[in-house]
Amino acid sequence: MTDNRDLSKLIKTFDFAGDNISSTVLKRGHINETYIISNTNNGNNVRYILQRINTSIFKDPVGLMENVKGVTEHIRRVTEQKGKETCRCTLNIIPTKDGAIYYFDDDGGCWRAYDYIEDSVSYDTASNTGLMYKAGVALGDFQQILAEYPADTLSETIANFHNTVSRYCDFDKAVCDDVANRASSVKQEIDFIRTRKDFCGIIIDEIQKGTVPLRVTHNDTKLNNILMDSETDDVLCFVDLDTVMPGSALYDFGDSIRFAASSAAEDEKDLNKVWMKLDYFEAYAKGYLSKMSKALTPMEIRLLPESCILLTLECGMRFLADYLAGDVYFGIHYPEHNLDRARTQLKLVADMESKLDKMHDVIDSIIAELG
Ligand code: GN1
Ligand code: MG
Repeated sequence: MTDNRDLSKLIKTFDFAGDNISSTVLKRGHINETYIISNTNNGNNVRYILQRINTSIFKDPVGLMENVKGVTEHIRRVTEQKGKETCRCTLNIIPTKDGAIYYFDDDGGCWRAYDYIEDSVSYDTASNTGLMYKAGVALGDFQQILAEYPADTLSETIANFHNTVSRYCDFDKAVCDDVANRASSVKQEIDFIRTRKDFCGIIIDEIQKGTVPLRVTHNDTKLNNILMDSETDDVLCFVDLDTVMPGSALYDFGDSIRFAASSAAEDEKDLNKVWMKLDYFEAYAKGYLSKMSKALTPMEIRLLPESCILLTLECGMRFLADYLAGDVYFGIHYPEHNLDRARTQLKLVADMESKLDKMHDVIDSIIAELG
């Protein structure tokens, strides 16, 4: 992320309407570099998102952008068929003046642009159960729309993205390598993760057995990747489509709860403020299952509560592994940022474990109610 990059050449490269007035850094997301481009066009203000794709993480940005193009066109088409408003239903790619959906700069950086979706908000924490219900419905809708998408045409943008067994191996290697010489200071956190090693296979084992199917999923469903109407909080669309690829519905559900049902922000320093809100879990699950209860397999339904623990543990071990590796993956805003993030995730894991029976009761009663 940088405040002093010269964007003028890029702004001329993309097919933006009007004349540029300003560009500002958008400090959201831990991976890509994002700017808001403000133009004036015949007296109207128009805004765009300009993004530098992090190609040390996304090694095939061309495949990634082809995924985004295919998926956004599909979402727009289905929304239109349903007779709904399409202008804010998904991301809209702005091509370059040559008609390409990405642009490589002289340094090999890969850039893309979208329309800025106006009158929208995204939240780092949810403020009420109504919002959670809406977000759950939105995930159900999203997965249903993508159920008709040809999965075999999608590139796998990051291999083994939610393969928690392989994530555990990466974590273990980061502990052993101890590149930044930090392992001895986070022994408690390392031990916490190590005692949960066997749990890491809980979804991938079922995928291998065939009881949990692969579907086209979002894979990064944290609440701030959902745009809502700034007046009504109605869901407009999912953004950050870089990891849309075959995965488990449980990854999306678990990751949503990890983030949105937490009582605190992902990097809260005071762990006494961090727990999983059971009523938020319930509201989200109600919304999600209102759309998906008939489509999911019995094993998917059975593993919904465990998926929340697993995805939270996975995220915690990724943050901790990055802290141990010297902060090379996630963008950080201060030296211990990844450690603070890891600690909130592990605190959530412990809290969810203590609420696991209650989470199962919640799911059972929703399913019974839906019939
Ligand atoms: C990253 O791109 P962003 O900030 O929405 C990460 C997710 C993590 C998330 C944790 C490609 O998401 O997997 O869950 O941070 N994305 C990638 O906040 O690694
Ligand atoms: Mg992302």
